[in-house]
Amino acid sequence: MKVAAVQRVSRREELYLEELLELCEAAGYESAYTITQVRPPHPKYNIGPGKLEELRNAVKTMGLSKVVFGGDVKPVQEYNLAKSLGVPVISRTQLILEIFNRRASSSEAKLQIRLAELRYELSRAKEKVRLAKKGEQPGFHGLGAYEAEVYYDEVKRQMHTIYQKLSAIKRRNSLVRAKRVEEGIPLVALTGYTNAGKSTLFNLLAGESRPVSPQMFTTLSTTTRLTTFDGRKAYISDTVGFIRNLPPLLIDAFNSTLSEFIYADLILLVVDVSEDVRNIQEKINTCIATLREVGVVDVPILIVFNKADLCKNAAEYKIASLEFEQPYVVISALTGYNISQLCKMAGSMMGGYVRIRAVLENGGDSYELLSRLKEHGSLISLNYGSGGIEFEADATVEMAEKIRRSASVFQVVG
Ligand SMILES: Nc1nc2c(ncn2[C@@H]2O[C@H](COP(=O)(O)OP(=O)(O)OP(=O)(O)O)[C@@H](O)[C@H]2O)c(=O)[nH]1
Ligand SMILES: [Mg+2]
Repeated sequence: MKVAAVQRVSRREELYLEELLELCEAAGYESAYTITQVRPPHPKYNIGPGKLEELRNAVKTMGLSKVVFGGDVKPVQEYNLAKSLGVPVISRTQLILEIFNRRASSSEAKLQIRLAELRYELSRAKEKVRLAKKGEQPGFHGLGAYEAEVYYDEVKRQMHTIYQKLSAIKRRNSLVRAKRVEEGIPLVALTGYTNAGKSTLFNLLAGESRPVSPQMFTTLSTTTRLTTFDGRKAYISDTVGFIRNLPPLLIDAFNSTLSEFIYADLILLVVDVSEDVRNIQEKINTCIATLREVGVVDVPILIVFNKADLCKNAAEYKIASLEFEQPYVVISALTGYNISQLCKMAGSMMGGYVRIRAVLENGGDSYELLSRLKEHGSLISLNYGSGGIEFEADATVEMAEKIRRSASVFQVVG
Protein backbone atom coordinates (compact mmCIF):
# COMPACT_ATOMS: atom_id res chain seq x y z
CA MET A 1 0.00 0.00 0.00
CA LYS A 2 1.38 3.38 -1.07
CA VAL A 3 1.40 6.05 1.61
CA ALA A 4 2.72 9.55 2.25
CA ALA A 5 5.04 9.92 5.24
CA VAL A 6 4.81 13.31 6.92
CA GLN A 7 7.25 14.53 9.53
CA ARG A 8 6.59 17.89 11.16
CA VAL A 9 8.79 18.99 14.02
CA SER A 10 9.17 22.20 15.95
CA ARG A 11 12.43 24.12 15.79
CA ARG A 12 15.41 22.45 17.48
CA GLU A 13 13.68 19.04 17.33
CA GLU A 14 15.33 16.18 15.43
CA LEU A 15 13.53 15.03 12.29
CA TYR A 16 14.20 11.26 12.46
CA LEU A 17 12.78 10.85 8.97
CA GLU A 18 14.80 7.68 8.35
CA GLU A 19 13.22 6.03 11.37
CA LEU A 20 9.72 6.99 10.22
CA LEU A 21 10.41 5.43 6.82
CA GLU A 22 11.67 2.26 8.49
CA LEU A 23 8.57 2.11 10.65
CA CYS A 24 6.39 2.50 7.53
CA GLU A 25 8.25 -0.35 5.89
CA ALA A 26 7.85 -2.54 8.97
CA ALA A 27 4.11 -1.88 8.83
CA GLY A 28 4.05 -3.04 5.22
CA TYR A 29 3.70 0.41 3.63
CA GLU A 30 5.58 1.85 0.72
CA SER A 31 6.43 5.48 1.49
CA ALA A 32 5.91 6.83 -2.00
CA TYR A 33 5.98 10.47 -0.95
CA THR A 34 7.57 12.26 1.97
CA ILE A 35 7.00 15.69 3.41
CA THR A 36 9.04 17.32 6.15
CA GLN A 37 8.33 20.61 7.81
CA VAL A 38 9.85 22.56 10.67
CA ARG A 39 7.18 24.71 12.29
CA PRO A 40 4.97 24.72 15.37
CA PRO A 41 1.85 22.55 14.93
CA HIS A 42 -0.92 24.22 12.98
CA PRO A 43 -4.00 24.03 15.24
CA LYS A 44 -6.28 22.72 12.49
CA TYR A 45 -4.07 20.53 10.33
CA ASN A 46 -0.84 19.98 12.25
CA ILE A 47 1.13 20.92 9.12
CA GLY A 48 0.89 24.36 7.53
CA PRO A 49 -1.67 25.17 4.80
CA GLY A 50 0.95 25.21 2.03
CA LYS A 51 2.17 21.72 2.90
CA LEU A 52 -1.42 20.54 3.17
CA GLU A 53 -2.02 21.65 -0.41
CA GLU A 54 1.13 19.84 -1.54
CA LEU A 55 0.00 16.73 0.30
CA ARG A 56 -3.46 16.85 -1.22
CA ASN A 57 -1.97 17.00 -4.70
CA ALA A 58 0.36 14.09 -4.02
CA VAL A 59 -2.48 11.96 -2.65
CA LYS A 60 -4.56 12.62 -5.73
CA THR A 61 -1.94 12.32 -8.45
CA MET A 62 -0.03 9.40 -6.98
CA GLY A 63 -3.05 7.45 -5.77
CA LEU A 64 -1.84 7.27 -2.16
CA SER A 65 -4.16 5.41 0.18
CA LYS A 66 -3.07 6.69 3.57
CA VAL A 67 -1.07 9.45 5.24
CA VAL A 68 1.27 8.54 8.07
CA PHE A 69 2.40 11.21 10.52
CA GLY A 70 5.70 10.70 12.33
CA GLY A 71 4.39 12.44 15.42
CA ASP A 72 1.15 12.42 17.28
CA VAL A 73 -1.82 14.13 15.69
CA LYS A 74 -4.73 15.48 17.74
CA PRO A 75 -8.14 13.92 17.02
CA VAL A 76 -9.47 17.19 15.66
CA GLN A 77 -6.46 17.56 13.35
CA GLU A 78 -6.80 13.95 12.24
CA TYR A 79 -10.45 14.59 11.43
CA ASN A 80 -9.73 17.80 9.51
CA LEU A 81 -6.85 16.22 7.60
CA ALA A 82 -8.83 13.13 6.61
CA LYS A 83 -11.70 15.33 5.46
CA SER A 84 -9.43 17.54 3.42
CA LEU A 85 -7.31 14.73 1.93
CA GLY A 86 -10.00 12.12 1.40
CA VAL A 87 -7.82 9.31 2.82
CA PRO A 88 -7.24 8.04 6.40
CA VAL A 89 -4.56 9.71 8.49
CA ILE A 90 -2.65 7.85 11.20
CA SER A 91 -0.16 8.94 13.84
CA ARG A 92 3.16 7.40 14.92
CA THR A 93 1.46 5.63 17.84
CA GLN A 94 -1.06 3.98 15.51
CA LEU A 95 1.72 3.06 13.11
CA ILE A 96 3.66 1.29 15.89
CA LEU A 97 0.46 -0.43 17.00
CA GLU A 98 -0.09 -1.67 13.45
CA ILE A 99 3.46 -3.10 13.35
CA PHE A 100 2.98 -4.80 16.70
CA ASN A 101 -0.30 -6.21 15.45
CA ARG A 102 1.36 -7.73 12.40
CA ARG A 103 4.08 -9.32 14.51
CA ALA A 104 2.25 -10.55 17.59
CA SER A 105 2.17 -14.31 17.79
CA SER A 106 1.91 -15.22 21.48
CA SER A 107 -1.41 -14.79 23.24
CA GLU A 108 0.23 -12.53 25.81
CA ALA A 109 1.56 -10.16 23.13
CA LYS A 110 -1.82 -10.17 21.38
CA LEU A 111 -3.59 -9.21 24.59
CA GLN A 112 -1.01 -6.54 25.38
CA ILE A 113 -1.46 -4.98 21.96
CA ARG A 114 -5.24 -5.12 22.14
CA LEU A 115 -4.99 -3.37 25.49
CA ALA A 116 -2.78 -0.66 24.02
CA GLU A 117 -5.22 -0.21 21.12
CA LEU A 118 -8.14 0.12 23.49
CA ARG A 119 -6.25 2.63 25.60
CA TYR A 120 -5.55 4.61 22.47
CA GLU A 121 -9.21 4.47 21.44
CA LEU A 122 -10.27 5.47 24.93
CA SER A 123 -8.09 8.56 24.97
CA ARG A 124 -9.34 9.53 21.51
CA ALA A 125 -12.97 8.68 22.31
CA LYS A 126 -12.84 10.97 25.32
CA GLU A 127 -11.59 13.80 23.17
CA LYS A 128 -14.11 13.05 20.44
CA VAL A 129 -17.02 12.99 22.88
CA ARG A 130 -15.86 16.38 24.08
CA LEU A 131 -15.66 17.73 20.54
CA ALA A 132 -19.01 16.22 19.57
CA LYS A 133 -20.60 17.91 22.59
CA LYS A 134 -19.11 21.21 21.55
CA GLY A 135 -20.47 20.57 18.06
CA GLU A 136 -17.00 20.84 16.52
CA GLN A 137 -17.07 17.51 14.75
CA PRO A 138 -19.33 14.47 14.53
CA GLY A 139 -18.97 12.04 17.44
CA PHE A 140 -16.80 8.98 17.46
CA HIS A 141 -17.22 6.69 14.40
CA GLY A 142 -19.87 9.17 13.20
CA LEU A 143 -21.91 8.54 16.35
CA GLY A 144 -23.62 11.24 18.36
CA ALA A 145 -22.39 12.26 21.79
CA TYR A 146 -24.67 9.79 23.63
CA GLU A 147 -23.66 6.79 21.52
CA ALA A 148 -20.06 7.84 21.86
CA GLU A 149 -20.40 7.62 25.62
CA VAL A 150 -21.91 4.14 25.33
CA TYR A 151 -18.97 3.18 23.13
CA TYR A 152 -16.61 4.65 25.68
CA ASP A 153 -18.08 2.40 28.40
CA GLU A 154 -17.83 -0.62 26.12
CA VAL A 155 -14.12 0.05 25.53
CA LYS A 156 -13.60 0.26 29.28
CA ARG A 157 -15.40 -3.06 29.79
CA GLN A 158 -13.23 -4.77 27.17
CA MET A 159 -10.11 -3.36 28.80
CA HIS A 160 -11.16 -4.80 32.12
CA THR A 161 -11.55 -8.30 30.62
CA ILE A 162 -8.08 -8.06 29.08
CA TYR A 163 -6.57 -6.91 32.37
CA GLN A 164 -7.97 -10.05 34.00
CA LYS A 165 -6.55 -12.33 31.32
CA LEU A 166 -3.18 -10.60 31.50
CA SER A 167 -2.99 -10.87 35.25
CA ALA A 168 -3.57 -14.63 34.97
CA ILE A 169 -0.58 -14.78 32.60
CA LYS A 170 1.39 -12.59 34.98
CA ARG A 171 0.69 -14.99 37.85
CA ARG A 172 1.88 -17.91 35.72
CA ASN A 173 5.05 -16.00 34.79
CA SER A 174 5.77 -15.19 38.41
CA LEU A 175 5.51 -18.90 39.28
CA VAL A 176 8.07 -19.69 36.59
CA ARG A 177 10.25 -16.92 38.00
CA ALA A 178 9.90 -18.20 41.56
CA LYS A 179 11.02 -21.64 40.38
CA ARG A 180 14.04 -20.10 38.73
CA VAL A 181 14.96 -18.15 41.85
CA GLU A 182 14.68 -21.34 43.87
CA GLU A 183 17.08 -23.06 41.47
CA GLY A 184 19.50 -20.18 42.04
CA ILE A 185 20.48 -20.00 38.37
CA PRO A 186 21.03 -16.38 37.26
CA LEU A 187 18.94 -14.70 34.58
CA VAL A 188 20.66 -12.63 31.91
CA ALA A 189 18.28 -10.40 29.92
CA LEU A 190 18.95 -9.07 26.44
CA THR A 191 17.67 -5.55 25.86
CA GLY A 192 18.34 -2.79 23.40
CA TYR A 193 16.93 -0.65 20.66
CA THR A 194 14.89 -2.47 18.07
CA ASN A 195 17.11 -3.99 15.35
CA ALA A 196 20.31 -3.85 17.44
CA GLY A 197 20.81 -7.60 16.99
CA LYS A 198 19.38 -9.00 20.24
CA SER A 199 17.81 -12.06 18.65
CA THR A 200 20.90 -12.76 16.55
CA LEU A 201 22.96 -12.77 19.76
CA PHE A 202 20.32 -14.83 21.57
CA ASN A 203 20.39 -17.45 18.80
CA LEU A 204 24.17 -17.62 18.97
CA LEU A 205 24.31 -17.95 22.77
CA ALA A 206 21.36 -20.30 23.19
CA GLY A 207 21.78 -22.34 19.99
CA GLU A 208 18.32 -21.24 18.90
CA SER A 209 16.78 -20.11 15.64
CA ARG A 210 14.42 -17.34 16.61
CA PRO A 211 13.36 -15.07 13.73
CA VAL A 212 15.83 -12.33 12.88
CA SER A 213 15.28 -9.60 10.29
CA PRO A 214 16.40 -6.12 9.24
CA GLN A 215 12.90 -4.84 9.97
CA MET A 216 11.98 -3.21 13.26
CA PHE A 217 10.13 -5.07 16.01
CA THR A 218 10.72 -8.58 14.73
CA THR A 219 10.53 -9.83 18.32
CA LEU A 220 7.59 -9.02 20.55
CA SER A 221 7.31 -11.78 23.12
CA THR A 222 9.88 -13.16 25.51
CA THR A 223 11.78 -16.42 25.10
CA THR A 224 14.02 -17.77 27.84
CA ARG A 225 16.59 -20.55 27.41
CA LEU A 226 19.32 -22.15 29.48
CA THR A 227 22.87 -21.46 28.37
CA THR A 228 26.32 -21.05 29.89
CA PHE A 229 28.54 -18.02 30.33
CA ASP A 230 32.13 -18.95 30.85
CA GLY A 231 31.07 -22.40 32.07
CA ARG A 232 28.42 -21.01 34.43
CA LYS A 233 24.81 -21.88 33.73
CA ALA A 234 22.39 -19.03 33.25
CA TYR A 235 19.01 -18.36 31.72
CA ILE A 236 19.07 -15.93 28.85
CA SER A 237 15.99 -14.09 27.62
CA ASP A 238 15.23 -12.23 24.40
CA THR A 239 12.34 -9.83 24.18
CA VAL A 240 10.78 -6.74 22.58
CA GLY A 241 13.13 -3.89 21.64
CA PHE A 242 12.90 -0.25 22.60
CA ILE A 243 12.31 2.80 20.47
CA ARG A 244 12.58 6.48 21.25
CA ASN A 245 9.30 8.03 22.39
CA LEU A 246 7.81 4.60 22.92
CA PRO A 247 4.15 5.54 23.34
CA PRO A 248 3.37 5.41 27.10
CA LEU A 249 0.33 3.28 26.41
CA LEU A 250 2.60 0.63 24.91
CA ILE A 251 4.93 0.77 27.92
CA ASP A 252 1.90 0.28 30.16
CA ALA A 253 0.48 -2.54 28.06
CA PHE A 254 3.86 -4.29 27.87
CA ASN A 255 4.54 -3.67 31.51
CA SER A 256 4.56 -7.33 32.53
CA THR A 257 7.01 -8.15 29.71
CA LEU A 258 9.25 -5.18 30.41
CA SER A 259 9.18 -5.47 34.20
CA GLU A 260 10.87 -8.88 33.88
CA PHE A 261 14.08 -6.87 33.56
CA ILE A 262 13.78 -5.93 37.23
CA TYR A 263 14.35 -9.58 38.16
CA ALA A 264 17.35 -10.08 35.93
CA ASP A 265 20.79 -10.61 37.45
CA LEU A 266 22.46 -8.94 34.50
CA ILE A 267 21.25 -6.88 31.56
CA LEU A 268 23.06 -7.09 28.25
CA LEU A 269 22.26 -3.82 26.53
CA VAL A 270 22.81 -4.48 22.83
CA VAL A 271 23.77 -1.42 20.75
CA ASP A 272 24.36 -1.21 17.00
CA VAL A 273 27.85 0.32 16.83
CA SER A 274 27.78 0.63 13.02
CA GLU A 275 25.55 3.71 13.15
CA ASP A 276 26.74 7.29 13.51
CA VAL A 277 27.84 8.46 16.94
CA ARG A 278 24.85 10.75 17.52
CA ASN A 279 22.39 7.95 16.82
CA ILE A 280 24.29 5.52 19.02
CA GLN A 281 24.30 7.99 21.91
CA GLU A 282 20.61 8.75 21.48
CA LYS A 283 19.76 5.05 21.44
CA ILE A 284 21.83 4.26 24.53
CA ASN A 285 20.08 7.13 26.33
CA THR A 286 16.65 5.91 25.21
CA CYS A 287 17.35 2.37 26.39
CA ILE A 288 18.70 3.40 29.79
CA ALA A 289 15.78 5.81 30.28
CA THR A 290 13.25 3.11 29.35
CA LEU A 291 14.87 0.65 31.76
CA ARG A 292 14.69 3.23 34.55
CA GLU A 293 11.07 3.90 33.63
CA VAL A 294 10.09 0.26 34.06
CA GLY A 295 11.80 0.20 37.44
CA VAL A 296 15.27 -1.21 36.76
CA VAL A 297 17.63 0.54 39.15
CA ASP A 298 20.15 -1.86 40.60
CA VAL A 299 20.63 -4.57 37.99
CA PRO A 300 24.18 -4.49 36.56
CA ILE A 301 24.31 -3.53 32.87
CA LEU A 302 26.90 -4.61 30.33
CA ILE A 303 26.80 -2.60 27.10
CA VAL A 304 27.33 -4.88 24.12
CA PHE A 305 28.43 -2.94 21.06
CA ASN A 306 27.30 -5.20 18.25
CA LYS A 307 27.83 -5.29 14.47
CA ALA A 308 31.55 -4.50 14.83
CA ASP A 309 32.04 -6.36 11.54
CA LEU A 310 30.39 -3.42 9.77
CA CYS A 311 32.75 -0.76 11.06
CA LYS A 312 36.18 -2.39 10.97
CA ASN A 313 38.47 -0.49 13.32
CA ALA A 314 36.18 2.47 13.90
CA ALA A 315 34.24 0.92 16.79
CA GLU A 316 36.65 1.82 19.60
CA TYR A 317 37.13 5.28 18.12
CA LYS A 318 33.37 5.89 18.14
CA ILE A 319 32.96 4.46 21.63
CA ALA A 320 35.60 6.86 22.95
CA SER A 321 33.35 9.79 22.08
CA LEU A 322 30.21 8.34 23.71
CA GLU A 323 28.98 9.04 27.20
CA PHE A 324 27.99 6.10 29.37
CA GLU A 325 29.03 4.69 32.72
CA GLN A 326 28.62 0.96 32.24
CA PRO A 327 31.30 -1.57 31.31
CA TYR A 328 31.24 -2.58 27.66
CA VAL A 329 32.39 -5.16 25.14
CA VAL A 330 32.60 -4.97 21.33
CA ILE A 331 31.29 -7.97 19.40
CA SER A 332 29.69 -9.21 16.23
CA ALA A 333 26.75 -11.53 16.81
CA LEU A 334 26.79 -12.33 13.11
CA THR A 335 30.41 -13.45 12.81
CA GLY A 336 30.92 -14.51 16.43
CA TYR A 337 33.73 -11.99 16.92
CA ASN A 338 34.73 -11.56 20.60
CA ILE A 339 31.87 -13.67 21.93
CA SER A 340 34.19 -15.45 24.36
CA GLN A 341 35.11 -12.09 25.90
CA LEU A 342 31.41 -11.24 26.21
CA CYS A 343 30.76 -14.57 27.94
CA LYS A 344 33.66 -14.03 30.32
CA MET A 345 32.46 -10.59 31.35
CA ALA A 346 28.82 -11.69 31.59
CA GLY A 347 29.84 -14.74 33.61
CA SER A 348 31.58 -12.66 36.21
CA MET A 349 29.07 -9.78 36.25
CA MET A 350 25.93 -11.89 36.59
CA GLY A 351 27.02 -13.17 40.02
CA GLY A 352 25.08 -16.01 41.63
CA TYR A 353 28.02 -18.43 41.69
CA VAL A 354 30.85 -19.20 44.08
CA ARG A 355 33.95 -21.24 43.41
CA ILE A 356 34.23 -23.94 46.08
CA ARG A 357 36.64 -26.70 47.03
CA ALA A 358 35.14 -29.49 49.12
CA VAL A 359 35.45 -33.09 50.23
CA LEU A 360 32.40 -35.33 50.54
CA GLU A 361 32.35 -38.79 52.06
CA ASN A 362 32.08 -41.69 49.62
CA GLY A 363 28.46 -42.75 49.54
CA GLY A 364 25.01 -42.52 47.96
CA ASP A 365 24.06 -39.10 49.34
CA SER A 366 27.26 -37.60 48.01
CA TYR A 367 26.65 -38.95 44.50
CA GLU A 368 23.16 -37.48 44.66
CA LEU A 369 24.62 -34.10 45.69
CA LEU A 370 27.23 -34.22 42.94
CA SER A 371 24.66 -34.92 40.28
CA ARG A 372 22.57 -32.00 41.52
CA LEU A 373 25.71 -29.88 41.47
CA LYS A 374 26.11 -30.65 37.78
CA GLU A 375 22.65 -29.13 37.23
CA HIS A 376 23.30 -26.08 39.40
CA GLY A 377 26.90 -25.40 38.65
CA SER A 378 29.87 -26.96 36.97
CA LEU A 379 32.61 -29.25 38.16
CA ILE A 380 36.17 -28.10 37.54
CA SER A 381 38.04 -31.05 39.01
CA LEU A 382 37.04 -34.31 40.71
CA ASN A 383 39.13 -36.93 42.55
CA TYR A 384 37.97 -40.09 44.25
CA GLY A 385 40.45 -40.71 47.06
CA SER A 386 40.52 -42.77 50.22
CA GLY A 387 39.61 -39.63 52.20
CA GLY A 388 36.46 -39.09 50.15
CA ILE A 389 35.38 -37.30 46.97
CA GLU A 390 37.50 -34.23 46.52
CA PHE A 391 36.34 -31.62 44.03
CA GLU A 392 36.43 -28.04 42.91
CA ALA A 393 33.36 -26.46 41.34
CA ASP A 394 31.43 -23.34 40.48
CA ALA A 395 28.16 -23.70 42.36
CA THR A 396 25.10 -21.52 42.75
CA VAL A 397 24.98 -19.95 46.20
CA GLU A 398 22.10 -22.27 47.19
CA MET A 399 23.96 -25.35 46.01
CA ALA A 400 27.18 -24.33 47.75
CA GLU A 401 25.24 -24.02 50.99
CA LYS A 402 23.82 -27.55 50.58
CA ILE A 403 27.32 -28.91 50.00
CA ARG A 404 28.74 -27.01 52.96
CA ARG A 405 26.27 -28.80 55.24
CA SER A 406 27.40 -32.26 54.11
CA ALA A 407 31.10 -31.71 53.41
CA SER A 408 33.95 -32.73 55.70
CA VAL A 409 36.15 -30.06 54.12
CA PHE A 410 34.64 -26.91 52.59
CA GLN A 411 36.35 -23.84 51.25
CA VAL A 412 35.20 -20.89 49.15
CA VAL A 413 38.04 -20.05 46.80
CA GLY A 414 36.55 -17.20 44.75
N1 LIG B 1 26.46 -7.09 10.00
C1 LIG B 1 25.84 -7.50 11.11
N2 LIG B 1 24.50 -7.60 11.13
C2 LIG B 1 23.90 -8.01 12.26
C3 LIG B 1 24.64 -8.36 13.43
N3 LIG B 1 23.76 -8.72 14.38
C4 LIG B 1 22.53 -8.62 13.84
N4 LIG B 1 22.60 -8.19 12.55
C5 LIG B 1 21.50 -7.94 11.62
O1 LIG B 1 20.70 -6.90 12.15
C6 LIG B 1 19.31 -7.11 11.85
C7 LIG B 1 18.50 -7.11 13.13
O2 LIG B 1 18.85 -8.25 13.90
P1 LIG B 1 17.87 -8.89 14.99
O3 LIG B 1 18.66 -9.93 15.71
O4 LIG B 1 16.57 -9.27 14.39
O5 LIG B 1 17.69 -7.61 15.92
P2 LIG B 1 16.75 -7.45 17.21
O6 LIG B 1 17.47 -6.52 18.11
O7 LIG B 1 16.35 -8.76 17.74
O8 LIG B 1 15.51 -6.68 16.54
P3 LIG B 1 13.95 -6.65 16.97
O9 LIG B 1 13.53 -7.98 17.48
O10 LIG B 1 13.29 -6.29 15.67
O11 LIG B 1 13.83 -5.54 17.99
C8 LIG B 1 19.27 -8.45 11.10
O12 LIG B 1 19.24 -8.17 9.73
C9 LIG B 1 20.57 -9.14 11.49
O13 LIG B 1 21.04 -10.03 10.50
C10 LIG B 1 26.08 -8.25 13.37
O14 LIG B 1 26.82 -8.51 14.32
N5 LIG B 1 26.61 -7.82 12.20
MG1 LIG C 1 14.55 -9.62 17.96
